[in-house]
Amino acid sequence: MASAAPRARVSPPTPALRPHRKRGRSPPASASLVRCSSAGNGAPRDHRRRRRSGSPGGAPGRVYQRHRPQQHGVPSRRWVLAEEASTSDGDACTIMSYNILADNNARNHPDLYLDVPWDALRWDSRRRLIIHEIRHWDPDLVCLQEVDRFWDISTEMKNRGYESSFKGRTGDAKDGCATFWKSKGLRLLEEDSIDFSEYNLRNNVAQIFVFELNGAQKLVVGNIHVLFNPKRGDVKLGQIRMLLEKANVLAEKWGGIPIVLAGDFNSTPDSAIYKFLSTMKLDISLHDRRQLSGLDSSEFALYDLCSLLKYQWTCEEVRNATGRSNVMVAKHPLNLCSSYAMLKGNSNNRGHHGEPLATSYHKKFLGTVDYLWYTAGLECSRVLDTLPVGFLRRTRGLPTREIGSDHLPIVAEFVFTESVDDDSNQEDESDQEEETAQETTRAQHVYFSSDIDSSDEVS
Ligand code: KL2
Repeated sequence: MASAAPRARVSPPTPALRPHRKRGRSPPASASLVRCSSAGNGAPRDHRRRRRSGSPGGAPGRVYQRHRPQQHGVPSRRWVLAEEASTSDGDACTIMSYNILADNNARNHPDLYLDVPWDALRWDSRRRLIIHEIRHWDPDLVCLQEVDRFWDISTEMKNRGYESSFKGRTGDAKDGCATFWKSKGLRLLEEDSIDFSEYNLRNNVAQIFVFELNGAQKLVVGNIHVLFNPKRGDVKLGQIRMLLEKANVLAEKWGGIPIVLAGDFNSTPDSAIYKFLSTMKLDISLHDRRQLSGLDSSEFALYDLCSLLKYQWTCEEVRNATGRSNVMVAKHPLNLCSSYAMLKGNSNNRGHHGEPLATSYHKKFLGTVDYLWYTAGLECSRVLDTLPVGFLRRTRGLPTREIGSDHLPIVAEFVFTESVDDDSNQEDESDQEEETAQETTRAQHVYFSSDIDSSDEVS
């Protein structure tokens, strides 16, 4: 993204149980600007940021002690804060996206978990770790993917004050998306879902909600688990496009409210699909559908070139990707920022665009596929740093006895910015991201073609 991201810093953790939050009430200081990705039509849109009188956890610029004792060598995760605290009157809302690895998938893909001790793969112990993790970070909203034991999770979450909604995948799949929200503070105004099989876009699903926060601000939240099949970039594009269109319609219906889209997009930060999300359009004629998501990759660039030259899109694939069989450019209506890309901060765990180097790790994949995208009307005030790739590699694969899934939960806190009217002359484009040292190790975010079932039916 051609963005001037806010500087970021590492903060102390906030206690797991925080009182209901309302952001600082001090008079607005001059707002600085965070430039979001430019729109496909060439018109960049901006997300307004405001200084906050109090940061979510202490003085700026300090590196705080890790807040919990190391658990058998698992490094603690730390919050990375936006450098410029906001004085926005807006409420804060913390959102987690977490692919919890369906029990069924853990059992059906033993080849992915060869080095995982059998007891670490057991649902009972994973469930405990997953619930513990959610409780610990205490998000207002939790978007889970790969939930096939919804009852187990929802019972525990209900006891902790969350309401919930589940949307199961169709076909043979046993899992689905589940979203949880704190009944104290969040009120569900509208709920919708997408069953992609209705559009011939495979058996995946997505959820969309409209919430009211603290009786005032409204927000659309989406939760998606995009098709895994690395070869079917056309279907992935179609699923994502539909979610974005539907989220936009709902946001407009409720008065142009902001949107957060959480999920496992099964696409890497260096992929064409990521580019589509962040720049609002993609010319698919320049791509081979098998390489759109970054998950399927040949080791040989020459092969890539040959396959592109040879590659012919069928009408059906074009329709999947762009919505029309005679249109080669996929478009979407949302000017999205990715939370982690906006706040790279003081972390070595960052790769392409400042996205985490890895949110998922098992025998055949180490890389990033999970995101929290958001639109104007919100600013991202902090994100939960991921774990170092070096540490992940030493585990030889997730889950472990301490980490409950083969994905890490990602968490971001969003603050509502005020209406554009009252601060239109307070723009300041001075915030340039200070490049921080990045771990040189590249996440090896590729599946090798030979690892993937040759059939296109991979879910
Ligand atoms: O990548 V995932 O894991 O978002 O964490 O989404 C899918 C894959 C999930 C649901 O379909 O199951 C996993 N090789 C590796 N992983 C697979 C495969 C496969 N052939 N099929 C399904 N999954």
